[in-house]
Amino acid sequence: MYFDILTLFPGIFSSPFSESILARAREKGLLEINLINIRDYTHDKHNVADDYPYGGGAGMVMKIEPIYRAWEDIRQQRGEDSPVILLSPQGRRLDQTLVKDLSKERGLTLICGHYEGVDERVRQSIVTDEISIGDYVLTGGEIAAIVLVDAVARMIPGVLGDEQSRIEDSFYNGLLDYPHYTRPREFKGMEVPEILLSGHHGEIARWRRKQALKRTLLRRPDLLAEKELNPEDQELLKEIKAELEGGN
Ligand code: 4G3
Repeated sequence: MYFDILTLFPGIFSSPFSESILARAREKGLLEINLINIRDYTHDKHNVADDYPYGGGAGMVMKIEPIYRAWEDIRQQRGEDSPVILLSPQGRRLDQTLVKDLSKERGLTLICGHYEGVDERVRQSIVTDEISIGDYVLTGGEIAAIVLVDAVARMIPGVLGDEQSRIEDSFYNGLLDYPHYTRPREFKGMEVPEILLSGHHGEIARWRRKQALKRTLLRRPDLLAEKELNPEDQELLKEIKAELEGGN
């Protein structure tokens, strides 16, 4: 999968995409990151990419022409159209469902805004999807783009070494993750739950599922309300509620 990223600050992306899993995915040819400096598409002597807002007010607005020219160049080079995503606080909130859908695309174009935002006509003319990584404001869209690329890239088959981890992890199945333990068996009086040492794989799976349900019930009841529970999950949830009422 390819990502064409339009930004005024390509340097922000160098280390996040050059370490660990994303670096390996790029080496394997599963992930292509193409950074496009919007400033390269300015035509004036001082390479101006932003300007004062019409109507006055604080801050600067990113100009449309360099962004539009960069996009024209990309689609000509790719020979196909891909979704064009503007990262902004006004966008649809990113969640694992949207991440999964995005990972089915051949490629994505990401536009990183800065200053007070981008000229509204960028949205009108080239943006197909406006996405927000959460209800807070960043100094620019770059960090939001890094978050989106990371979340989408790990859903591409082969990017995670062990495919099971993608399927079992938090949110994939709509529940929070269960607790994990590794050595030592005891640390400062805190023990690893006995069941995990038992070797009973069926019971371990049941315990983990129950812990995931319990955490989700206690921390994110909104997620549980959305989810269809199979009869086994309903049974586990009944046990959890009974235990909680008993004071556990
Ligand atoms: C305003 C994304 C600000 C308009 C970007 C870009 C937060 C997010 C910006 C615009 C951002 C987010 C840059 N801040 N929550 N700042 O995803 O197009």
